[in-house]
Amino acid sequence: MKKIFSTALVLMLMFTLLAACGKKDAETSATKEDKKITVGVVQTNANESDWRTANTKSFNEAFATAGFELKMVFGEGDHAKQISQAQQLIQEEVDYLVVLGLQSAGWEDVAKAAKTAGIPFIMADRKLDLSENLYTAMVCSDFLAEGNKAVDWLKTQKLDAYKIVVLGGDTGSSAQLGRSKAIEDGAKANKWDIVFNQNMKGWDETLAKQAVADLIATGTKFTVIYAENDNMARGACTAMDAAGITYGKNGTVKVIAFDANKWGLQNVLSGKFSLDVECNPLHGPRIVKLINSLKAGEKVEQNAYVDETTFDINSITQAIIDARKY
Ligand code: GYE
Repeated sequence: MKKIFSTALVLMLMFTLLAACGKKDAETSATKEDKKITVGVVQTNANESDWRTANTKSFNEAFATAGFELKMVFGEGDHAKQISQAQQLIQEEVDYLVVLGLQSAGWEDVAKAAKTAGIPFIMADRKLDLSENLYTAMVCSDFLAEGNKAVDWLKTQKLDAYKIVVLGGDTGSSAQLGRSKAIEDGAKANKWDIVFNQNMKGWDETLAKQAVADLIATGTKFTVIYAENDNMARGACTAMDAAGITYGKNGTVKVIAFDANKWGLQNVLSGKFSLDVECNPLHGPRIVKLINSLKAGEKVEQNAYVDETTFDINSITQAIIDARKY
């Protein structure tokens, strides 16, 4: 009798244990399934440009809709700060790390640490100097291609004289490197003169305005403003207004800008800007799609460049501007 009782007790204990484990596994897998995806995003600066504002908004909105937990940090112009922020996010074991680098170089250690931690490293906006085994995927703009589109357009203008002012973006960012390479190579190939070539810290509109005002004060003549974003192009226009220099559709100076914010396109339509090269900041939905594909174990394109176009006085309309999302 005693034997039957102890066997029954052991069996009951075993069933209880099995049920508990099963429940734990079920809870664990349910927890795992329900666990929000946490994405660390290392952004450049909070208020660098209108492009950046639209870019940050795109991440916030798309990640909220997707139900991702977003951990966004801002380097505020400091590359070393971005590096330590990225390392911190790896320590916090985010599920994915997205980097928008102030500088192209110097990301190897972070990428290796992410790889060791099993955290997919995704580049957004600006391609970084990393070998393909060190990043999972990228959603970036081809800045050299953007610049070459501007050079091709400039060639069609058949100006009497090409005296070009280059207002570059943040030195060492892939956006600045690509766009500057395009105009420098284009000027060499077409025997154009670059009369001024300076990068503005933080893509700053005021710095651009001051640089052009100082240049005008030296008496330097120019026929093209090649500004590597809309904000700096607007700064140059403010300086030319103050000096009574005409520009745009009926002026003596062609103004080339990049980003194609809505207000920049409005300046094309009004004849102030001659060309605006699109650089699309709406990376939020693209990164959400990429992460969902990675989560589902699907094969993803490692190097995805964003499709972008150009707008000039002959192609822009108010309807096009009204339909744009940024
Ligand atoms: O052109 C500029 C922003 O990385 C493409 O950074 C981006 C650039 C953009 O501040 O306005």
